[in-house]
Amino acid sequence: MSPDPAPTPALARRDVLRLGAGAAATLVAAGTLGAGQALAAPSVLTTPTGPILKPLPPEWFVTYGTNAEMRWDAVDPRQYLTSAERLFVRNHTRTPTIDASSYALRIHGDGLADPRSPERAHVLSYRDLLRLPSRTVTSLLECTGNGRSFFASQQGTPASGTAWGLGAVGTVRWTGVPLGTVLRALGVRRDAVDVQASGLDDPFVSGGVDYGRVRRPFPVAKALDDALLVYAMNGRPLLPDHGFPVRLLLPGWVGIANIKWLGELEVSRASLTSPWNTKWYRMTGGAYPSDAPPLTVMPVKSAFELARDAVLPAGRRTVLTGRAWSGAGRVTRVEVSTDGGASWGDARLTRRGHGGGWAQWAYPWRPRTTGSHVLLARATDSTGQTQPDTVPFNDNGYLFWAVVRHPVSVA
Ligand SMILES: Nc1nc2c(c(=O)[nH]1)N[C@H]1C(S)=C(S)[C@@H](COP(=O)(O)O)O[C@H]1N2
Ligand SMILES: [Mo]
Repeated sequence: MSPDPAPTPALARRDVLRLGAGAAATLVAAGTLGAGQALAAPSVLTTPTGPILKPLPPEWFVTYGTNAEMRWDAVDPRQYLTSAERLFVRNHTRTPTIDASSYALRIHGDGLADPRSPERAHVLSYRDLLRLPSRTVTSLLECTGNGRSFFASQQGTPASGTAWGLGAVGTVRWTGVPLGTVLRALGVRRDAVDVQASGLDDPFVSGGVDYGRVRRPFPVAKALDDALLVYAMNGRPLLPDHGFPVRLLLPGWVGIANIKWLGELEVSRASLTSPWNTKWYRMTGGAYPSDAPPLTVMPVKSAFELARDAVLPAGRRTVLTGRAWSGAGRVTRVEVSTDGGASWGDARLTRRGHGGGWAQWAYPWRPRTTGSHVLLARATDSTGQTQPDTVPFNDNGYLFWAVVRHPVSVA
């Protein structure tokens, strides 16, 4: 996971060899063809049917305007991966319909070995990307605001934004082209610092202000480490709602870093900003300093695969199951309490996290008394972080990673 300290200059011989002759030729041709040409905008057809295109059956999803969260009580303990059909959706505006045959990823900036203005951007088509060497990784995708509603319900301090429960998360097998492969082939200057990724969806307008296209910068080191230009999820092309034809994946990082409908990458020698790393997706308010950095890695969390207020049978053994995850490392321990936090026992890790994916756990319980009970799960990851009892407030309700109280009744 260590960042590459010394990006190679443009199209070093070994990069060409590593890419394979055909793939490298594709990349070079793509860059050459793109240079100096007027860039045809990809055809983006908006549709009147709604902000999200896939079906959102109420048994699987809770919807909030342009967003929809996965219901944990609909998660099947036998399925490790989250299917594309069931993955949460977080749209700032609405899902665009993009024609793969005219799709273009434009790469430009003064951080390239051969600096390029946006007008002279290198252009990669969907077909170009499919022909480059691919990598498949299992990784979490989680919204920075997942769990936001618990700032209100557990801590009495409501935060602004979508009132997510814990379902704005999933684990997916993603396939795509390592961004490092592309950048090394194009050549990145040693003093390049940031890459800004921009989406092709509609500009985001809020409170009468047009903030432009959804975009966020990230360090070149992350780009060269494990960033992926993703075109498939769980072995199938991306669904439109999840970024078809191409999205960015920054494993372990906040949801917003994973720009969908990726249209542009700017590689820069100066640090870059956007409202998505200055105004939003950093900690503001509460006890945070005014210069808190943009959020990157997601903290450790856990959830029960159970409805809130589920009814469980008294005197009979129920196996409580759930998942735990962290953007920082693998989950090493999950503890469960069935008495509101008075006592705790270790859950069994039934499936360890794969790569950057979540872990599954199980905890048998035979409730003796009828009535209301509060279940809690508390996860620890390999960096030693354990979910705390409470978390400090921030205005936008990011990173609620405290232990969540899960009410059930026993009858
Ligand atoms: N272009 C674009 N990319 C985007 C967004 C968006 O609205 N537009 N939403 C971001 C946020 S906040 C999250 S949590 C994830 C959600 O990904 P998903 O909808 O595939 O689950 O995409 C991120 N990428
Ligand atoms: Mo998000």
